Amino acid sequence: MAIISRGFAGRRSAAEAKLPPGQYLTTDFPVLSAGPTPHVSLDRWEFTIDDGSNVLKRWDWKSFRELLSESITVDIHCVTRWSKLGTSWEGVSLDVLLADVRTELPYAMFRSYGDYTTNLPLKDVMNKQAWIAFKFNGADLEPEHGGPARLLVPHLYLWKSAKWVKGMTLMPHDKPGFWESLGYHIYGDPWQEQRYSGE
Ligand SMILES: Nc1nc2c(c(=O)[nH]1)N[C@H]1C(S)=C(S)[C@@H](COP(=O)(O)O)O[C@H]1N2
Ligand SMILES: [Mo]
Repeated sequence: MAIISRGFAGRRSAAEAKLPPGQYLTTDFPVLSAGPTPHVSLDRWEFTIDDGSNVLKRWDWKSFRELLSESITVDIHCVTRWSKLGTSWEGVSLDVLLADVRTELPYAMFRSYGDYTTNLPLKDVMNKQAWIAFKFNGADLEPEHGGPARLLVPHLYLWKSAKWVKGMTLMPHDKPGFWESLGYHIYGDPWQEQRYSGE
């Protein structure tokens, strides 16, 4: 009896060790969107990288899907306190998209269809830390979860993972995006509990 309860406690703490402070585990996948789901047809879809004045890179759906993609298994953490462990995605890493972009600009504003924005330091989307994901659990990403494609930046709170992403604008200085302007933390590290500005 004692052995069984120790084993159970051991398994529980293994999962809990992966939970940032103040988070709980969920197995479902809640939908959190600030507005209606934009429906983007694949023949209109594009992803661009610009520096505020010039478009540096542009992909349509066909050329985007020809890029090297990879399978990703990551834990995700929403600021509303749910976390999901071991979620499976397929996407193109930002390293691939930024491979021949030469820039000194250290920040980026990600832009979505439907006008959502979120800011990130460029170093946080490089070195296998961020992807443009187009599949979840082996199936095309559902529109409610950001399909056809969304940003995935699992080391920060999930509001940074812009659904329906359509581009990134490189910037000389950090600047708040949609939720960051409404009081969410400018950076959003779940391990530091950076939920709101001032934390
Ligand atoms: N374009 C867009 N992206 C977004 C949001 C949004 O409202 N619009 N919400 C963010 C927030 S607050 C969260 S928690 C996650 C939720 O992703 P999900 O709906 O797939 O769970 O998407 C993020 N990306
Ligand atoms: Mo969120």
